[in-house]
Amino acid sequence: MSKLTLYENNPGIEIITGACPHDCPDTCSWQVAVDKSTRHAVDIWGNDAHRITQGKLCGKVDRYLERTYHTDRLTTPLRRVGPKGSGQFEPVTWDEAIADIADKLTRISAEHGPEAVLPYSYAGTMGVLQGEGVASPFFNTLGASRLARTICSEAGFEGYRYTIGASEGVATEDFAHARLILLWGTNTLTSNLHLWPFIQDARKQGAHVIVIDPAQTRTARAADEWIPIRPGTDGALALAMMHVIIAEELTDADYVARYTVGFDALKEAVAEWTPERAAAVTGVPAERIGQLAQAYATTAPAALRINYGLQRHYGGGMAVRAITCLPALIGAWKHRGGGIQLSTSGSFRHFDYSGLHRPDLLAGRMPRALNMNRLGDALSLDPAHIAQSYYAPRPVDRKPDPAEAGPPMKALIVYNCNPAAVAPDQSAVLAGLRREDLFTVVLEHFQTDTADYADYVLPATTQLEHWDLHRAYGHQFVSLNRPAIPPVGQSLPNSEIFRRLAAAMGYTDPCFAEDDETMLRNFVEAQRHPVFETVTWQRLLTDGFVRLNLPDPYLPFAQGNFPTPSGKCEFFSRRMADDGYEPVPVYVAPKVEEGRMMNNEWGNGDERAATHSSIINHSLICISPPAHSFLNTTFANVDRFLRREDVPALQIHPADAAARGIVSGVELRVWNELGEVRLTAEVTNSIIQGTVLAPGIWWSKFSPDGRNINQITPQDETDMGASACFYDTRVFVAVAEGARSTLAAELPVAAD
Ligand SMILES: Nc1nc2c(c(=O)[nH]1)N[C@H]1C(S)=C(S)[C@@H](COP(=O)(O)OP(=O)(O)OC[C@H]3O[C@@H](n4cnc5c(=O)[nH]c(N)nc54)[C@H](O)[C@@H]3O)O[C@H]1N2
Ligand SMILES: Nc1nc2c(c(=O)[nH]1)N[C@H]1C(S)=C(S)[C@@H](COP(=O)(O)OP(=O)(O)OC[C@H]3O[C@@H](n4cnc5c(=O)[nH]c(N)nc54)[C@H](O)[C@@H]3O)O[C@H]1N2
Ligand code: SF4
Ligand SMILES: [Mo]
Repeated sequence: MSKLTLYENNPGIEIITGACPHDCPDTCSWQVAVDKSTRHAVDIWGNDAHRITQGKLCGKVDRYLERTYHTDRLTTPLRRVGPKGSGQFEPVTWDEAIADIADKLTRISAEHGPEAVLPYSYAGTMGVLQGEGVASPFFNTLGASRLARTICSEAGFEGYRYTIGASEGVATEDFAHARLILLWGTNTLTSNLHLWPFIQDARKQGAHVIVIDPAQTRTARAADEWIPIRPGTDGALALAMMHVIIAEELTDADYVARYTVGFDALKEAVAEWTPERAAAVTGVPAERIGQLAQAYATTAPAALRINYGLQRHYGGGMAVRAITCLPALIGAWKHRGGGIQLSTSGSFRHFDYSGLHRPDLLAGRMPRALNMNRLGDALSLDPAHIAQSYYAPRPVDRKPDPAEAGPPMKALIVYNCNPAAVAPDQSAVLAGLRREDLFTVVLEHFQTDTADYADYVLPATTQLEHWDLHRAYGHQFVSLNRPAIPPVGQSLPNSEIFRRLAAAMGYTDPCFAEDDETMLRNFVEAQRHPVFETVTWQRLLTDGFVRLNLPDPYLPFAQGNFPTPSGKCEFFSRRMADDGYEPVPVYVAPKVEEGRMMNNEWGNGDERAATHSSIINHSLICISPPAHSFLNTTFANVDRFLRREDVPALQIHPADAAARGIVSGVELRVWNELGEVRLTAEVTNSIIQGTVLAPGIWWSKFSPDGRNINQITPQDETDMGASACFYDTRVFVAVAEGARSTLAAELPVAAD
């Protein structure tokens, strides 16, 4: 029975519709039952009326009330009293905190220039209001350094957009119509749960589902087939598939002629990519590549679901670019359920944010833009590092000369993000956060790893306590989130915190006087693009969500109409050539193939003596995709989920384990030139040989050695979009000295 029926006739209960705020494609519509007399939320469930949510939340958000009412919630502003990182704070009033922060920012800005202030945020909430809604006008008025939000998806986006113009594609619900589905570099059952029922519907109609992943994930186990692949080599697989499709004349010649440009150039580019050559690169047997290409080209509709896992490598942009050529080559776009989906966020691209973000408040200034993946560099005092932290997403973009890099960072304002745990090159990030001359403010729900380094921690409301509006990256609905309960403790919405800071700084623009509801209503009513015709404030208030004004069913490219410069799918891209890339798809190898650890200054004798080939032979590629029960670092402090994930683990293939004397349960030392982390071995066939997998993202402070996997990830940038290379890393792995196998310790011993 639906939870709605359980509560809707109960006079003591009010039901409020909202939306899940987390960084997840599904953006579920939820409903909350609130006790009218206490204003306490008593239950939460997925909205039955939403086409994608279908009445279900994931296991994490089903327990959102446990997180919201957690005894560890921050309930009062805090000021640091101990050393940075020690987590010692004293409570202060909001007035004191706001006045002191405003005073510090004013002084820093006067002394060092406003670019010495860096806002640092990501998608802890994806809401347009509690995200950049008031933060952006605030930092624009100040003239603070700008942040390029590159940590997740930019490489893939760039590769996708160069090829087909926008992050659009097969509608999620249309996967039910596909007959062949490739889940490529994505773990659907963990990170995109609400796609799965549509895949199951397709299977009931005979669809075949293949997972392409270095790990046999729970999705791979639930699918019809798993094709293991070496990390970072997907581009080679796509090139070889195109080679076979073209060589065997399996293309849709009519679609290619009408709606693509550059077929001849593509044909030439893939000519050398025989399945045999790709097999040597990817580890996928040549015969299997041939069969995959044939099945893909001859089964209609064929749907590709790619996601971000495969683009967290150096060549991630070009890999996505190559894969994105496939559907046009076989005319898959013509069929309902045919094509590719990376993200649906492009459906929302016509949102006009200018009234909300207020770029006009920059008043002609253009502050430096820094790459969030290089936070370690950005917080350095060394001008060479600061210059490296500049956002330069394309080969034609240049980083400045160190002398021109500008002032060192003096203030860091963190919201919706936990960089001490999630950003690459953790040692560099922590070195920056430890600087006594860096003034750090963290807006948070909990005392995270990052909050431990703050000068002020400000308690923020959760989605149950504030207004917001949401796009989605896994469907085409706009959702409104209405507050269901009063703020816990003295917490305030991010919007209100920035509003109070603005007032204390003397900012007088009328936008800083608007309340949340008014801001959202104005934002919705200001939209002029026809795609938002259906999205009225009234409908959002009544239903909680509205589908964009898009055709239903949605087959965006059945007749071309690609939003590229040529209006076609661009096998050859002039824009890429102009930006400094190869204009046709090529293979860009991951850095791990070069053996990243080439620095002779680093390491012990063995490591220093290691030649390139011995590094490749002795180290392992390390990837760290999401743990099932955490959402990035969110929920990773809630007991229930910590118990489910057990310990920070490293999955390792039996052959790699045997070579190192590793058994399951033993404590491992995992290290490279950047840092070291202790993880517990899990010997398993579900990761390919030569690669290890550390499910993430644990809070460092809840890890036995006080560190997490981002100790060993580099600040390197991907080929496109200056994205993060989280999965493009090599590590050495050994049993930690003095470690005893916990598994062995737990085994029953004979009672003699
Ligand atoms: N090694 C490794 N590192 C990774 C990844 C990986 O796969 N491997 N994944 C990367 C990816 S894809 C991403 S997107 C990033 C994610 O990195 P983050 O965006 O930092 O991760 P989250 O845990 O989603 O959110 C961070 C914080 O936002 C807070 N928050 C949520 N809502 C609000 C709010 O309304 N107000 C305030 N003030 N705070 C709020 C939460 O309490 C949480 O602590 O991590 C990246 N890091
Ligand atoms: N439960 C849960 N859900 C989440 C998140 C979470 O932390 N927990 N995080 C959210 C966020 S911020 C994001 S960005 C998405 C991320 O979700 P996805 O986009 O699905 O990406 P990842 O989980 O990073 O990686 C997906 C799969 O790619 C595989 N992979 C890694 N490298 C390669 C490669 O080179 N080639 C191929 N073919 N596969 C590879 C990994 O083993 C993993 O199984 O999920 C969101 N949803
Ligand atoms: S995290 Fe994703 S699947 Fe879970 S409730 Fe939120 S949107 Fe839905
Ligand atoms: Mo992400």
